[in-house]
Amino acid sequence: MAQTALRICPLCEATCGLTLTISDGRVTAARGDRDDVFSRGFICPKGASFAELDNDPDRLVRPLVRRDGELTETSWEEAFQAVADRLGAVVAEHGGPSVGVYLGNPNAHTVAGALYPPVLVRALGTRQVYSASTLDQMPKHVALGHMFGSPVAFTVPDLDRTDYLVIIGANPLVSNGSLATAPDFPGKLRALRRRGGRIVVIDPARTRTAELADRHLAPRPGTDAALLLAVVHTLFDEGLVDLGALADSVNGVDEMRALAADFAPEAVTAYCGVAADDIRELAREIAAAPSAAVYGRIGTSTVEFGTLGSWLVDVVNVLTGNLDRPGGAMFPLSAVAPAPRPPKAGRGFRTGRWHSRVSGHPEVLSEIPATALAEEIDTPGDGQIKALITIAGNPVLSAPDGDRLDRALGRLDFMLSIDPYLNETTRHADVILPPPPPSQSAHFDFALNNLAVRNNVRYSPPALPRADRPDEAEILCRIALVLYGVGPQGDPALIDQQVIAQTLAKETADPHSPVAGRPVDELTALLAEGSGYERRLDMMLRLGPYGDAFGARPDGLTLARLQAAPHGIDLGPLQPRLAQVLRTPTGRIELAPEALVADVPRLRKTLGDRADGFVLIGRRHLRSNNSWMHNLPALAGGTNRCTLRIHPDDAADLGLTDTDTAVVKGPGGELLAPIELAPGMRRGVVSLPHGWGHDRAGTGQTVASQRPGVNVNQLNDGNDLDPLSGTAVLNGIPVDIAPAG
Ligand SMILES: Nc1nc2c(c(=O)[nH]1)N[C@H]1C(S)=C(S)[C@@H](COP(=O)(O)OP(=O)(O)OC[C@H]3O[C@@H](n4cnc5c(=O)[nH]c(N)nc54)[C@H](O)[C@@H]3O)O[C@H]1N2
Ligand SMILES: Nc1nc2c(c(=O)[nH]1)N[C@H]1C(S)=C(S)[C@@H](COP(=O)(O)OP(=O)(O)OC[C@H]3O[C@@H](n4cnc5c(=O)[nH]c(N)nc54)[C@H](O)[C@@H]3O)O[C@H]1N2
Ligand code: SF4
Ligand SMILES: [Mo]
Repeated sequence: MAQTALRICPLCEATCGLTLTISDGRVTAARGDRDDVFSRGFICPKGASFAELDNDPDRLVRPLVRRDGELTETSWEEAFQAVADRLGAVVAEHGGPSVGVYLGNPNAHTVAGALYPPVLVRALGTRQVYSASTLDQMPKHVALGHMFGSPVAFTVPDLDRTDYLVIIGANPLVSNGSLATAPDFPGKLRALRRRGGRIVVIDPARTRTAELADRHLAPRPGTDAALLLAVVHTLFDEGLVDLGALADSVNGVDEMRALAADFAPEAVTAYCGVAADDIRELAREIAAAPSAAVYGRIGTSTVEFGTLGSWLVDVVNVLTGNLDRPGGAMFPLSAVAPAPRPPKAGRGFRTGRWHSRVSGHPEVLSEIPATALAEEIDTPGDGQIKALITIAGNPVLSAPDGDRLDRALGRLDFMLSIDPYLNETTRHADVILPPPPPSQSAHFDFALNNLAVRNNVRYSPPALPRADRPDEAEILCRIALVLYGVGPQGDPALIDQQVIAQTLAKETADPHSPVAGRPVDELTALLAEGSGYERRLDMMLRLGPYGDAFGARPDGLTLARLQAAPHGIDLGPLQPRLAQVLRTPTGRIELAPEALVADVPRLRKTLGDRADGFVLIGRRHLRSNNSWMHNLPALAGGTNRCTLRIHPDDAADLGLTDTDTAVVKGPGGELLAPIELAPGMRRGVVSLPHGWGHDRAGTGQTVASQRPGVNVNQLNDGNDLDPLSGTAVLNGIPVDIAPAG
């Protein structure tokens, strides 16, 4: 008999509720859960292939340990012992700070990834910390940190209520949204238009999102910051600035006016490749709309001026009075955020508290740029990385110049990967510890609830009993126990007990905490029975803004209440809450923070630059997910292909047709890619998707290796960074294109 189980989809930021069909102890199908309070039945092709992903025969079931050069299946006990011996040896000889940690994207989608990497980093005492953030959203963190005093004070577009949405550098019809957690983003955009709202898309490519919009502006890649400054200029120039309810909460308005003075639409039009009138029109419409939200993503972030662009998105939201109001850009309130405290001045946001050893990159959020990982491994000297732990990452394909990293990984004394696949990165590991498939893991969106366009909370317990293997939380705890010197056989619950004890000690000592002054023992005894992470989740919910405060608010949230609501609990539309969020030293929004203003001259200098050659941008496919879902037959094929999209007239100028292959040369290397004629590309701009290049030896992804594609990031030498955030420039790369052969 088939049964069903509910499970939140972990495959992208939309967090759709799935109904899994289960027969004979395995998942056989997935459909959207119509009763899910947040996603209401929406599902995309990736979610629909959950069963295939879960049952992929190439998923590792047992750990692999390198013996005599070969990765060999072994028992869990032996694998943990190998970690203790070999990682222990590196730590004993070179110290914990010689161990690097790379955290990949799926950490944002797993319970383990949310709760345990900080424990590992602390146990190592290492500053060699890298993540996909510096290939992605780090510019947004830096902008938020300087403007609001907190790098996680995320603003998201109030999709359900806005009258006017500007989408810059994002393609949510394909990506399903990012830094704006919204199941059925496509449906929400259509609803927006149905209720009379308007959508403008700013993207060098005429994407599916652009096709749905009322207006599409196609700038030259990398020029969003200048374009947005021209919008700011116009707002001042035409008297359209209206802070509304924010009037008493904003510093720096005059500085902003002065800063934008040089950026009249007429001054940036040639550089941006957008008509000055279109920029003025855009500014007028944002200002005139009853409510409006500007929303920027990858195309605004992973570029030369990524932090400036991310900042200016919210500058426009502030100047038009749209920040923190319904229909504008708002701050979600997650159920696991700390309960709101009275407004208080913060210490301000800083980067560069230390610098990377080889190139001197400033740390940002305690991280070093992902592009610097290879040089920190292959450059000898004091502080060199001797061992590496990767958790849910594939930087050989996802970061620039993977060939160098590939070589560097081969020179490590020890490498440990926590990953379900043997892939381009993990093939270098000495030990691979595979987490169980998603059906056997619990799910809670620790990170993404802070980005939801409607407040909600949902929890999925494991849908299937776990086979005889540790879950990812236990894997990470046992590594932590090794690092703390307890040894791999220690009780993994110790790690959670320690975190719980520390958190409760801090909370009870805080006079503004909902549990101020209560005995830690009493609170600890009230926590739910269950695994360590469930106890921590219960604690966080109960201390949170909707929580029961350990009984003080009897109707409030606990894990038990959440478990009694398997389709989730709706917590209502986003509410204005700026005062709770602000942590700047002045207690006001800093519209023109010094660190960001200081980068504007660099932008001003480039306004005259107009390269003649082609520039490369990225693109995503609906049935793909970065580098790791090319192994599922249901998703492979069709339009999900690694082709070079080029405007037909550009192709004709080069003598290329759609049956040809092109040689593409970039600063970091060259590759061959099949041509795909795409009238929607801006002239002079070509695109290739990332995450391909599955043709390296020694990997274990059968389907992916049959259609390997090419690694676009090999065109990139990784030398171009957004200096404020250390984020790699992944869009707007100069390339030469010629017919192959
Ligand atoms: N040119 C170009 N490059 C890009 C981008 C771009 O737009 N253009 N985008 C960048 C962005 S936004 C990102 S986020 C990065 C992603 O960069 P990475 O995070 O480094 O790469 P992914 O391809 O997401 O690899 C995820 C890894 O996690 C593993 N995994 C999957 N599920 C689990 C799990 O439950 N637990 C564990 N432990 N492992 C799991 C997979 O097998 C895979 O090895 O790529 C970046 N690279
Ligand atoms: N199907 C699918 N979904 C995914 C992923 C995936 O790989 N596949 N990856 C997930 C991840 S990790 C992330 S971070 C999100 C990303 O989510 P999005 O940011 O929505 O993803 P993209 O599709 O890369 O959209 C970026 C857009 O920016 C445009 N662009 C490039 N350069 C510029 C520029 O200089 N200026 C402007 N204005 N636009 C530019 C590109 O043409 C592209 O349409 O998607 C997530 N969802
Ligand atoms: S949109 Fe994202 S969360 Fe929803 S089903 Fe698709 S992959 Fe899963
Ligand atoms: Mo990402």
